[in-house]
Amino acid sequence: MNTELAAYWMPFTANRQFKKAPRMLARAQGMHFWTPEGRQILDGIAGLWCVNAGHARPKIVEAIRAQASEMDFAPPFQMGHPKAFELAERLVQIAPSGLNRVFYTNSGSEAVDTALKMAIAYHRVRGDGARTRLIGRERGYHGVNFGGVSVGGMVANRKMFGPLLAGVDHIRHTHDLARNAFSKGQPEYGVEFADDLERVVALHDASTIAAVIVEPVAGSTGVLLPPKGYLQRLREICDKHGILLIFDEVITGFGRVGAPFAATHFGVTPDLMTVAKGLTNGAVPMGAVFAKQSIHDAFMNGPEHLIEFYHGYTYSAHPLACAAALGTLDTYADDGLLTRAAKMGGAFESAVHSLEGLPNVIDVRNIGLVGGIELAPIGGEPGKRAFSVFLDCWEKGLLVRTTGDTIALSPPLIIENQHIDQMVGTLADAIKRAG
Ligand code: PXG
Ligand code: PLP
Repeated sequence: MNTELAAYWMPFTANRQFKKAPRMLARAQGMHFWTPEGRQILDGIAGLWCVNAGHARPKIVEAIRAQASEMDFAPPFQMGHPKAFELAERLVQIAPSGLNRVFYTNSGSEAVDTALKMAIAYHRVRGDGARTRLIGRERGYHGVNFGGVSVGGMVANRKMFGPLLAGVDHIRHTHDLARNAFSKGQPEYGVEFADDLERVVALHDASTIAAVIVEPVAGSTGVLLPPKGYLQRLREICDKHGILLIFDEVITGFGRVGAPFAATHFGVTPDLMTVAKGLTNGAVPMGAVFAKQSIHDAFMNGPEHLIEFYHGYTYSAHPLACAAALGTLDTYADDGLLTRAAKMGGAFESAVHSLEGLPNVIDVRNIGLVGGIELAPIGGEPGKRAFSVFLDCWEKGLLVRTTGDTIALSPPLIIENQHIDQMVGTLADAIKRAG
């Protein structure tokens, strides 16, 4: 390869390590990538938790191609185009009931910052303007913009960036290895971790709190499932105190846990819900915030010629993104993908839990088509053991993700049993070699 690598400053990447031994991807189809040299790589993480229908699906490719020649761009402020409205109507049909208003962004990070601003502004337009505090959770990941990092709880993503947003607090995380290691599906213990919200309410007073944001299943931090009853209890505490509940479904949305959304799966409806990734199957950047109608309607006051919500992006409702999303929803419907993770979840669960007992495996967690395998860190070198497993898998033709010493699996939802066997077999060998 003679491509010069210096100019590109890569995101969330060990740049110097990468540029010494680049891992390049050149082509993708279905469950696989290919390298420029033609080596086939099984995609164990749906790109980056986003290519839920597998790569290069014809209806999505064709929708983008057709839209690019029909209309490349349309201004989203004070103007509209039909696909933006059609998409919102289609999205509302699959969303948890009650979440029937859709605001478009271009990423999960933008969706999160949009939802946080909506929450604060909502209380203000209702005349409850003292409710400005935002509550996140330790170990949470809500993207990389200032709002999302402020409510986020991943230390490495926060510590370099100063004081962040004022008026933010965090409830404790739900990881409890001592009681819950090797749980299949939702862990048994830890519903009481939701009560930590009462501690934060007692400290600040509910009348100052706008919203609580959590991932229903935390992905980026290493696949942490909500203990049984936890999300229900969070919902109850929010209702009791008039606090909005925001679910960040950037990873869990669009079939990942076996239902269209985690809210659907767990039977807990938030007031606002952020999505991205699987919304367009990763093909064109797009995110969105779903809002309850009552939140939307609270803004619809004042003179009708005035803008109600001073927020939006140049590329909100981008025509290529809307076209890709419509092609994606068609593909999900054609293949039954929004519930397929429930069908494949049993085989996937058995496979990932077969890794229990391998050297240094201290926990295995799973739901739908998400798996987390936590390894004991090497003393003084956190993250190194999992990273060596990642490199080994890459050499053997499998793409996985690591965060800290947890290996995450989130394959395309079109996965078949032979792919599960290959994925877990390759991973098992790599874990043994790293042992
Ligand atoms: N919220 C959640 C819950 C996410 O998982 C974002 C917001 C931000 O989305 P954008 O589109 O701005 O990246 C995410 C993104 C990983 C990994 O390693 C996870 C994400 C992004 C990059 C890497 O697990 N999630
Ligand atoms: N910076 C400048 C100077 C701009 O003019 C704009 C948008 O007009 C932005 C940032 C925001 O860009 P975007 O709407 O793509 O998020």
